[in-house]
Parts: sequence; structure tokens; C-alpha cells
Amino acid sequence: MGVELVVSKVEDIAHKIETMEIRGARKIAKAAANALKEEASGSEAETSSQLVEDLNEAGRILLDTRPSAVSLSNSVRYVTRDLDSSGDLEDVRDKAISRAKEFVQRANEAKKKIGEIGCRRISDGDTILTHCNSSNALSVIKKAYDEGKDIEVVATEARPRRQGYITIRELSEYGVPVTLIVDSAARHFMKEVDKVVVGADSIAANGAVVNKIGTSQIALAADEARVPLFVAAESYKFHPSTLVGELVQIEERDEEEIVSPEEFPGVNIKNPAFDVTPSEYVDLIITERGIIPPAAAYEILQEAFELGLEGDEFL
Ligand code: RUB
Repeated sequence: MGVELVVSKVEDIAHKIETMEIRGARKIAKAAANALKEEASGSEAETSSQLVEDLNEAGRILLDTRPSAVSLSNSVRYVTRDLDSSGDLEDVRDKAISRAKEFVQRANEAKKKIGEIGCRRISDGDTILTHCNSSNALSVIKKAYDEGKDIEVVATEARPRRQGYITIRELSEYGVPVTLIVDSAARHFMKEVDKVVVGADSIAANGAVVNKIGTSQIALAADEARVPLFVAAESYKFHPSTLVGELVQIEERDEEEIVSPEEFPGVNIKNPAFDVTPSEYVDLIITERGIIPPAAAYEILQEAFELGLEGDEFL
């Protein structure tokens, strides 16, 4: 009975991620770490190997929710990697709990650091365009505002889920002057924009950035207008499998998010949630470790790989 209760907690968080009550790559990763922490502390497993099995099963449930944000699998890996299933039960429990806490703490510190590092690239008088709702992009913008820089933000709506509304609420409550535009107006307004700052769900070894659908069009418009595009992302957004040539899976969501298919019988409706911006359209990636050109994505991953993607250094 107790075991079922813990599993249902993991399932509850997985459901919230799947239905996007919990959304955004960073929040998803933190929620997964917290779910694993709950599983570790509440599990009624009687042996360490049972507990490791429970945690691996919880990890699988969480990984099944959304496929594009590598932060999710990096978070699950961070908590569950090399737990000693032949060791002491309480040692395994403590290790998983402390790793989960550590992940969340590092994720919070990373966002703060990204704000501090990124805001140096924002100048007084800048108009910044952002897309969707990225906690890291907003960390850069808010920090620049905190430092007294006179900035304005243009925020896209981000159809179909309109995460842009979260962005405009958050920024206007913070005091940052913000203008809402529809996604298709991005090129029209680009001539008034000084910098584009967006987040990322995954960054490939070649520096390509997976982010909310529409980011790549914005990047094209920015490139045409010679407006620099910055990506604000923690090192756990770098995707290990891309080192060996795997492509990042682009999540295809329900067509109902766009329109009821009954209204248009016989019409195909497609709803990809993310797109890929090639590295040549990315000027800089702002990580908690510092600012890197997209070409250095490979090194960040390689460094992580040399550590077996298991060392604390990956974060
Ligand atoms: C959110 C999205 C965000 C990234 C980065 O998509 O694309 O730009 O996740 O966010 P969705 P953060 O709403 O579909 O999850 O910087 O907060 O990790």
C-alpha cells in the first residue's frame, strides 16, 4: 500500500509534466528530481536492489512524459546513476535523496548565475525580444532591469499554448516595460529590436538549439536584421546522445491545442512543440559556467562524456 502511494506521487508529477501544468525545461527537470526524492524517501523497498528498481521505474515513468527537453533525462540520470544495488539500503536512499536535492539547488544557482553573466551583454536602452517562457531568459532580463538598465521587452504570444502570457505577466509585475506581439509579427518588429534572448530545451553537440516552435523563424529574422541572438541555458540542457549523431526528438502534441479537428474534416493538423535553430543563427550561449559560442557545445559535452556524464561537473 505504502509503495503504491509513492508511485502515485511520481505518476502525479509525471501527469503534471505531460499535461504541462509543470512546463519549461528547467521546471520539468527540477520536478523530476523532486519526484525521485519522494520515491526514495517514501519507498517501502526492503533491499537496496528493490529500491534501485523502484527508482529506475520512477525514472522511466518520468521520461515517458515529454521527449524534447534533455534536462529531464539529465536530471533522472543525475539522481539514479550508479546507485549500488548490492550496498546498504539506507545508503542508497540517502544518496538518491541528496543527489535530488543537489540537482535542484544547482539548477537554482545556475539560473541566478546565468542572469548575472548574461546581463553583462544587455546594454542600457536595449529592446529585447523573447519567445515563449524561459526562466533563464527572464533571469537575464530581470537582472539587467535590477541593475538599473533602461530596457524594454517584446514578447511573442507562443501559439498554440500561449506561454508568452506567462512571460508578459511575470515581466510587467516585475516592472519591466513589455509589449505583446503575435508570433507572425516577429520579423515586422525586428527592426526595433537590439537583442533576442531565448531559452533552450536541448542543445546539440553541433551547437544547434531546440526550443519552442517558432524560435528558428525568429532566428532567421534576427540574422537578416543583424540582431544578435543569445540562448540562456544551463549545462544540463546539452544533449549527450547528439555526440554520437542522434537527433533530438521533436515532440508532436495534440492537434486539439490548435483547433478542433471536427471543424475541418479531412484536414491534416500538425502541432510540433519545438524546432531546431542551426548554430549559425546563434551568437552566444549563456551558461552558468560562462558564455560560449555555439561551436563550443561539443567541448562542453565531451568534457561531460569524459566524466561518463556522471560526474558532478556535468552540472
Ligand atoms: C518551454 C520552452 C522554453 C524552454 C526553456 O516550452 O520552450 O523556452 O523550456 O525554458 P514548454 P527554461 O512550455 O512547451 O515546456 O529556461 O525555463 O528551462
